[in-house]
Amino acid sequence: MDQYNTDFHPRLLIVRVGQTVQFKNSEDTLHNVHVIDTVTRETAFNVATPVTGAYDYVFETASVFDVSCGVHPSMAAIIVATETPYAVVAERDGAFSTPRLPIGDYTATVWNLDPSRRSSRVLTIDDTTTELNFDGGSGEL
Ligand SMILES: [Cu+2]
Repeated sequence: MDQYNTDFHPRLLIVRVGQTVQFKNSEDTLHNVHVIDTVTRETAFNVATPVTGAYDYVFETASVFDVSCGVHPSMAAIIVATETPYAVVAERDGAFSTPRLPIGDYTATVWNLDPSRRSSRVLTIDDTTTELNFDGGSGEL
């Protein structure tokens, strides 16, 4: 996750549990990165990212994390750490595509900044499934 133009890039990042994320600063301005677990409200880390500086962090638990910069209150991002290899970020119109899911039963979770647009349901993937539809989005396998 990069910092430039006084913003985080990207503003929404999905990571696998156990994956290392590098936080860096690519502009001539001091920033920091403060990451808070939204479930426990505990700070995961809070580090300065000096000009051309970087910090590596491994997300060890599945959760949703708020990311902020204490120097610039307008900077904000979200990190979703998940166990699944099938998590994707949808387009603004709700369209998405995932890698081909093996046949089986799954719990599909839709996460949105707006809690009223979050949902979860069980679905069955068989060898004829080519499309998934949710409230607010649909996608191809
Ligand atoms: Cu900043």
